[in-house]
Amino acid sequence: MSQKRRRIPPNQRVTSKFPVLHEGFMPKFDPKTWDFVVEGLVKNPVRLTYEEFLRLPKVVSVSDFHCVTGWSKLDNKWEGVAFKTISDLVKPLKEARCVTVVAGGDYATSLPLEDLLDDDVLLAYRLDDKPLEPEHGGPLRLVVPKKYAYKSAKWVRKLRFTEEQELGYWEKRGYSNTADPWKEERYA
Ligand SMILES: Nc1nc2c(c(=O)[nH]1)N[C@H]1C(S)=C(S)[C@@H](COP(=O)(O)O)O[C@H]1N2
Ligand SMILES: [Mo]
Repeated sequence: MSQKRRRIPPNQRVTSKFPVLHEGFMPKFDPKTWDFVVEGLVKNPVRLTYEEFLRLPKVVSVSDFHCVTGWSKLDNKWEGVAFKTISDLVKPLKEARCVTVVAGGDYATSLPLEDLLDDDVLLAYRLDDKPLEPEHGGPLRLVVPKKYAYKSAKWVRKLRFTEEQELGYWEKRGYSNTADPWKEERYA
Protein backbone atom coordinates (compact mmCIF):
# COMPACT_ATOMS: atom_id res chain seq x y z
CA MET A 1 0.00 0.00 0.00
CA SER A 2 1.61 3.27 -1.08
CA GLN A 3 -0.59 5.67 0.87
CA LYS A 4 -0.44 5.65 4.67
CA ARG A 5 -4.01 5.35 5.95
CA ARG A 6 -5.47 6.83 9.11
CA ARG A 7 -5.74 4.38 11.94
CA ILE A 8 -9.41 5.05 12.77
CA PRO A 9 -11.89 4.47 9.94
CA PRO A 10 -14.31 7.32 9.09
CA ASN A 11 -17.04 8.10 11.63
CA GLN A 12 -15.76 5.65 14.27
CA ARG A 13 -15.06 6.58 17.93
CA VAL A 14 -12.41 4.85 20.01
CA THR A 15 -13.68 3.12 23.14
CA SER A 16 -11.58 1.90 26.04
CA LYS A 17 -14.33 -0.46 27.20
CA PHE A 18 -15.05 -3.59 25.22
CA PRO A 19 -18.80 -3.57 24.62
CA VAL A 20 -20.53 -6.95 24.37
CA LEU A 21 -22.78 -7.06 21.35
CA HIS A 22 -24.80 -9.95 19.96
CA GLU A 23 -28.25 -11.04 19.00
CA GLY A 24 -29.91 -14.17 20.30
CA PHE A 25 -28.58 -16.61 22.86
CA MET A 26 -25.06 -17.37 24.00
CA PRO A 27 -24.37 -21.07 23.39
CA LYS A 28 -23.19 -23.29 26.27
CA PHE A 29 -19.68 -24.66 25.89
CA ASP A 30 -18.95 -28.30 26.74
CA PRO A 31 -15.34 -29.23 25.86
CA LYS A 32 -16.34 -32.91 25.65
CA THR A 33 -18.93 -32.45 22.90
CA TRP A 34 -17.68 -29.26 21.20
CA ASP A 35 -16.37 -29.77 17.69
CA PHE A 36 -15.09 -27.72 14.80
CA VAL A 37 -16.19 -28.80 11.34
CA VAL A 38 -14.92 -27.75 7.92
CA GLU A 39 -17.03 -28.84 4.95
CA GLY A 40 -18.08 -27.85 1.46
CA LEU A 41 -15.69 -27.28 -1.45
CA VAL A 42 -12.54 -28.74 0.11
CA LYS A 43 -10.39 -31.75 -0.72
CA ASN A 44 -10.00 -32.75 2.90
CA PRO A 45 -13.05 -32.03 5.14
CA VAL A 46 -12.25 -32.21 8.86
CA ARG A 47 -13.95 -32.52 12.22
CA LEU A 48 -11.74 -31.55 15.16
CA THR A 49 -12.41 -31.95 18.87
CA TYR A 50 -11.57 -29.09 21.23
CA GLU A 51 -8.30 -30.79 22.22
CA GLU A 52 -7.34 -31.35 18.61
CA PHE A 53 -8.07 -27.72 17.80
CA LEU A 54 -5.81 -26.52 20.61
CA ARG A 55 -2.97 -28.62 19.21
CA LEU A 56 -2.93 -26.71 15.90
CA PRO A 57 -0.03 -24.24 15.45
CA LYS A 58 -0.69 -21.02 17.36
CA VAL A 59 -0.29 -17.40 16.30
CA VAL A 60 -0.49 -14.08 18.15
CA SER A 61 -1.87 -11.04 16.36
CA VAL A 62 -2.55 -7.53 17.68
CA SER A 63 -5.27 -5.68 15.81
CA ASP A 64 -8.11 -3.17 16.01
CA PHE A 65 -11.81 -3.94 16.02
CA HIS A 66 -14.47 -1.74 14.40
CA CYS A 67 -18.20 -2.21 15.07
CA VAL A 68 -20.60 -0.90 12.45
CA THR A 69 -22.54 0.95 15.20
CA GLY A 70 -19.55 3.29 15.52
CA TRP A 71 -17.14 2.11 18.23
CA SER A 72 -13.58 0.96 17.67
CA LYS A 73 -11.49 -0.96 20.17
CA LEU A 74 -7.74 -0.72 19.51
CA ASP A 75 -4.79 -3.02 20.21
CA ASN A 76 -6.50 -6.31 20.96
CA LYS A 77 -4.02 -9.12 21.45
CA TRP A 78 -5.62 -12.21 19.94
CA GLU A 79 -4.17 -15.73 20.13
CA GLY A 80 -5.41 -18.71 18.20
CA VAL A 81 -5.04 -20.46 14.86
CA ALA A 82 -4.40 -18.53 11.66
CA PHE A 83 -7.18 -19.00 9.12
CA LYS A 84 -4.43 -19.88 6.63
CA THR A 85 -3.48 -22.90 8.78
CA ILE A 86 -7.05 -24.25 8.53
CA SER A 87 -7.16 -23.55 4.82
CA ASP A 88 -3.87 -25.40 4.24
CA LEU A 89 -5.23 -28.33 6.24
CA VAL A 90 -8.48 -28.72 4.29
CA LYS A 91 -7.15 -27.77 0.83
CA PRO A 92 -9.88 -25.71 -0.87
CA LEU A 93 -10.96 -26.84 -4.34
CA LYS A 94 -10.33 -24.26 -7.03
CA GLU A 95 -14.08 -23.38 -7.22
CA ALA A 96 -14.06 -22.35 -3.56
CA ARG A 97 -14.07 -18.55 -3.53
CA CYS A 98 -15.95 -17.86 -0.29
CA VAL A 99 -16.42 -19.26 3.19
CA THR A 100 -19.57 -19.21 5.30
CA VAL A 101 -18.73 -19.08 8.99
CA VAL A 102 -21.41 -20.77 11.09
CA ALA A 103 -21.72 -20.05 14.79
CA GLY A 104 -23.72 -21.25 17.72
CA GLY A 105 -26.59 -18.97 18.70
CA ASP A 106 -27.95 -19.09 15.15
CA TYR A 107 -25.42 -16.68 13.62
CA ALA A 108 -23.56 -16.83 10.33
CA THR A 109 -21.53 -14.60 8.07
CA SER A 110 -19.63 -15.10 4.82
CA LEU A 111 -16.36 -13.76 3.47
CA PRO A 112 -14.26 -14.11 0.34
CA LEU A 113 -11.52 -16.71 0.90
CA GLU A 114 -8.95 -14.18 -0.29
CA ASP A 115 -9.81 -11.82 2.61
CA LEU A 116 -9.64 -14.65 5.13
CA LEU A 117 -6.12 -15.59 4.02
CA ASP A 118 -4.74 -12.22 5.28
CA ASP A 119 -2.18 -12.83 7.99
CA ASP A 120 -4.21 -10.89 10.61
CA VAL A 121 -7.20 -13.26 10.32
CA LEU A 122 -7.47 -15.98 12.94
CA LEU A 123 -9.75 -18.24 14.93
CA ALA A 124 -9.05 -16.90 18.40
CA TYR A 125 -9.33 -18.60 21.78
CA ARG A 126 -7.36 -16.08 23.88
CA LEU A 127 -7.59 -12.30 24.22
CA ASP A 128 -5.10 -10.07 26.07
CA ASP A 129 -3.34 -13.03 27.73
CA LYS A 130 -6.54 -14.60 29.09
CA PRO A 131 -8.87 -17.29 27.79
CA LEU A 132 -11.49 -15.66 25.57
CA GLU A 133 -14.56 -14.97 27.70
CA PRO A 134 -17.86 -16.52 26.60
CA GLU A 135 -19.51 -13.13 26.07
CA HIS A 136 -16.72 -12.20 23.64
CA GLY A 137 -17.07 -15.43 21.71
CA GLY A 138 -15.26 -18.04 23.78
CA PRO A 139 -14.28 -20.78 23.29
CA LEU A 140 -13.59 -19.76 19.67
CA ARG A 141 -14.29 -16.73 17.52
CA LEU A 142 -13.25 -15.50 14.12
CA VAL A 143 -11.27 -12.22 14.00
CA VAL A 144 -11.23 -10.26 10.73
CA PRO A 145 -9.75 -6.86 11.61
CA LYS A 146 -10.12 -5.30 8.14
CA LYS A 147 -13.94 -5.75 8.14
CA TYR A 148 -16.70 -4.40 10.38
CA ALA A 149 -16.94 -6.61 13.45
CA TYR A 150 -20.16 -8.40 12.43
CA LYS A 151 -17.83 -10.43 10.19
CA SER A 152 -15.93 -11.54 13.33
CA ALA A 153 -18.36 -14.29 14.34
CA LYS A 154 -18.35 -15.42 17.97
CA TRP A 155 -18.78 -19.10 19.00
CA VAL A 156 -17.63 -20.49 15.64
CA ARG A 157 -18.39 -24.18 15.04
CA LYS A 158 -18.28 -24.62 11.32
CA LEU A 159 -16.71 -23.33 8.12
CA ARG A 160 -18.36 -24.10 4.79
CA PHE A 161 -16.35 -23.40 1.64
CA THR A 162 -18.67 -22.21 -1.15
CA GLU A 163 -18.59 -20.89 -4.68
CA GLU A 164 -20.79 -17.82 -4.04
CA GLN A 165 -20.85 -15.46 -1.08
CA GLU A 166 -23.92 -16.29 1.04
CA LEU A 167 -25.84 -13.80 3.18
CA GLY A 168 -25.28 -13.98 6.92
CA TYR A 169 -27.41 -12.90 9.86
CA TRP A 170 -26.81 -9.14 9.53
CA GLU A 171 -26.29 -9.23 5.78
CA LYS A 172 -29.84 -10.61 5.35
CA ARG A 173 -31.01 -7.61 7.40
CA GLY A 174 -29.49 -5.02 5.10
CA TYR A 175 -25.88 -4.75 6.24
CA SER A 176 -23.10 -4.76 3.66
CA ASN A 177 -21.62 -8.08 2.59
CA THR A 178 -18.27 -6.43 1.83
CA ALA A 179 -18.20 -4.46 5.12
CA ASP A 180 -14.99 -2.45 4.57
CA PRO A 181 -14.78 0.15 7.38
CA TRP A 182 -12.29 2.29 5.41
CA LYS A 183 -14.84 2.68 2.62
CA GLU A 184 -17.69 2.95 5.16
CA GLU A 185 -19.54 0.02 3.62
CA ARG A 186 -22.17 -0.22 6.38
CA TYR A 187 -25.33 -1.01 4.43
CA ALA A 188 -25.99 -2.99 1.27
N1 LIG B 1 -22.27 -15.38 16.99
C1 LIG B 1 -22.31 -14.05 16.92
N2 LIG B 1 -21.18 -13.39 16.60
C2 LIG B 1 -21.20 -12.04 16.53
C3 LIG B 1 -22.38 -11.30 16.75
C4 LIG B 1 -23.55 -12.02 17.09
O1 LIG B 1 -24.64 -11.45 17.29
N3 LIG B 1 -23.48 -13.39 17.17
N4 LIG B 1 -22.33 -9.91 16.66
C5 LIG B 1 -21.24 -9.31 15.87
C6 LIG B 1 -21.11 -7.88 16.09
S1 LIG B 1 -22.24 -6.88 15.35
C7 LIG B 1 -20.06 -7.34 16.80
S2 LIG B 1 -19.84 -5.67 16.95
C8 LIG B 1 -19.09 -8.20 17.49
C9 LIG B 1 -19.02 -7.81 18.93
O2 LIG B 1 -18.08 -8.56 19.61
P1 LIG B 1 -17.91 -8.41 21.16
O3 LIG B 1 -19.26 -8.72 21.77
O4 LIG B 1 -16.84 -9.34 21.55
O5 LIG B 1 -17.56 -6.96 21.40
O6 LIG B 1 -19.41 -9.57 17.40
C10 LIG B 1 -19.91 -9.99 16.15
N5 LIG B 1 -20.03 -11.41 16.18
MO1 LIG C 1 -21.29 -4.74 15.52
